[in-house]
Amino acid sequence: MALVPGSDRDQYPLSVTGGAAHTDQRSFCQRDMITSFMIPHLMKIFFCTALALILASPLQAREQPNIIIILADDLGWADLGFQGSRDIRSPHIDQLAEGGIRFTDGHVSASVCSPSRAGLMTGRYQQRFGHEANSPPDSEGMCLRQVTMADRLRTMGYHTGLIGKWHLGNRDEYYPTRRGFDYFYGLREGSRGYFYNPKKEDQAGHRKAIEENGQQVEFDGYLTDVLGQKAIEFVDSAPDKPFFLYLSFTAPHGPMHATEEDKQRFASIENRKRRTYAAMVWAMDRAIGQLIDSLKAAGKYDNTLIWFLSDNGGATGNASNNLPLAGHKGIKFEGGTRVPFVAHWPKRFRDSSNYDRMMASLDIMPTSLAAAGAEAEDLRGLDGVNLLPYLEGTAAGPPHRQLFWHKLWFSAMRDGPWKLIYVQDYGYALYNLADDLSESKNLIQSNQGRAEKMIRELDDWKAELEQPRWGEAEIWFRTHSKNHIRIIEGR
Ligand SMILES: [Ca+2]
Repeated sequence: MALVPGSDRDQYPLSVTGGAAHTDQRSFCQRDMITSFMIPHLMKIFFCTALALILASPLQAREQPNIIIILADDLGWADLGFQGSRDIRSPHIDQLAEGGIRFTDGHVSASVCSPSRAGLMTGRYQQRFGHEANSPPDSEGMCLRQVTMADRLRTMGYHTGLIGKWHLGNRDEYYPTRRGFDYFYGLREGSRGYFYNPKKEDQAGHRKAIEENGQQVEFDGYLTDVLGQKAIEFVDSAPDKPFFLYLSFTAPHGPMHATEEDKQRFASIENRKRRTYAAMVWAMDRAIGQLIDSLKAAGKYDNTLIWFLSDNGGATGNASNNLPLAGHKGIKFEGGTRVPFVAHWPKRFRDSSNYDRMMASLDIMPTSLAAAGAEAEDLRGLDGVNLLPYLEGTAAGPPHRQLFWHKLWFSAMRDGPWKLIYVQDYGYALYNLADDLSESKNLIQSNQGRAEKMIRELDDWKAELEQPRWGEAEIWFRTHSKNHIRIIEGR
């Protein structure tokens, strides 16, 4: 496979007024070079240095935070210590939750991997640009007209890196270093084995091979450990400017691979798949702990905004646990979209707390851009909301009155506590999550007026979307129809 792409950092002429001092500085120096024949050399150096200091001052006063998104893959709602797990331990993620803000009604914009990541990376409902179905075919990827969070932060002076799973297009034009990332170490695809295997994913040119900035590479050891170490190297070697790190673990998505040593820690778990799953979560938590230690050692911990979440709910195949939520990865019940979700930023979020209002992964981009210095007008066109005023108590009410989900044959909508679910060729169900978090009592017969209003609003929202740019196999319709109907009918 022709492995590509270098970083084309000037590809995106993005309009971001806040925090653009680095860009302004570079632009000035380019103009200065053009006129250099007019200015004596020493004067030029003096003038350049003075202007650089003037431009740097507001940036330092603003103190742009480092930003890290740590994304787990197919992690169950109940499978971390702070989420109440009785058999899985996660001391380092718990530390982030206990020292930060835990979102108890936090959602991703899709219950499967690829569209969820498209929403996360753009701050927009991914169906608006046709990224509705899972796993783009080899000819497709995330719409190239979309501006990513990495694009925006790079324009604001950030050093940007993706370590781990991409899953937004296999072809070179969709490669992370063409979507705003200065550095990429990981895999283009959606999942792979956790050990180097030259007979399988690590064959030459395999789309699941591990690559580093366009070059296929070998790796030693367990992939989750390797991704954690690469994250530490990225932080330690970052140039002297703020960084944005998207640390996208493949864990605990299948295949179910863990080290024997980690599995031994959970010998008390009788179910073998669950034992392996616990070991995979443990390894991810350990890697996160080591990253936290390295941030502390570098004096960067206090002014780093760390997000932690899963890209969707626990899957049926990895022995995860979403209880008390109904459903799982791939469907519209809360177990598909409500995920463990934390924001941690000691310098700004001084009081740890639970935040119980409804929010979404779409909010990560505008909130992070605002944290980096973007103004409200820079956030126009996003479906996500800047949460900072809500988290800091200067804005009242919920950031979202409504949220919407849709993929091919199934849809859902939240309106405050009310939740509407649509299953093609079957119909609708309605729940009130304030009284029934487990979505066990379908209230549609007794709330027909409310249901009709929500159906109209859901249809209005769907009318704004593009046609899906690719589909999914029919088996997913049959499988998930049964899964939805089984829960709706209490079977
Ligand atoms: Ca996933």
